[in-house]
Amino acid sequence: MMDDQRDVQIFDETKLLKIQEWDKITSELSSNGLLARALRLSDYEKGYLELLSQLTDVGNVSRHHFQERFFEMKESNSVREHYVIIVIEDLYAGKVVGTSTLFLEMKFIHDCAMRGRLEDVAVLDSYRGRKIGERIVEIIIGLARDVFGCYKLSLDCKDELIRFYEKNKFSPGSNMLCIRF
Ligand code: 16G
Repeated sequence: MMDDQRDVQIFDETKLLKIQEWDKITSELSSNGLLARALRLSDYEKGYLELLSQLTDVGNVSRHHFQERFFEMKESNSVREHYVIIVIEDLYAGKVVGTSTLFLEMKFIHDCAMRGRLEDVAVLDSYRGRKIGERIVEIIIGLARDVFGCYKLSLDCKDELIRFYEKNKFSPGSNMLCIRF
């Protein structure tokens, strides 16, 4: 990988600064040596996929495959953001310890509104209990509300996580059903 490609961000992370509570969120994180930022290509080496594997089966994603998917997402973001992936980095350990994706879906309804989906929330096991999940959810809510003007933000999760999301501003809405292929 060329050096100048390593720091490529999946979306323009200066948009994070528009989140209303950004200063509060970042000062809490930085007092713990943590930094919130956009996913970068080099996060493959910083444990991004191991982090996701705490959530579900990731499979065998080679660096090449990761890079291909990364640029597909980035390319689609260049027209309008769809894949707003954030990570929390432990600056001392040099690894990513938390992540989530805000997926943005264009609608015709509600005056051609944007709908946000909170996806792929993961916090490294050894970093649990430090309110990192709460900060991640706060950031995604801020992005959906303050930056991308979504009319709603929704998520699906396992039953045991419903309480966590209820404590973090979500309330029960419509049901989620799925077919597994
Ligand atoms: C959870 C995640 C979802 C993720 C899925 C993966 C949140 C809020 N929800 O539902 O984003 O894609 O798990 O599980 O993070 P799966 O492999 O069973 O689809």
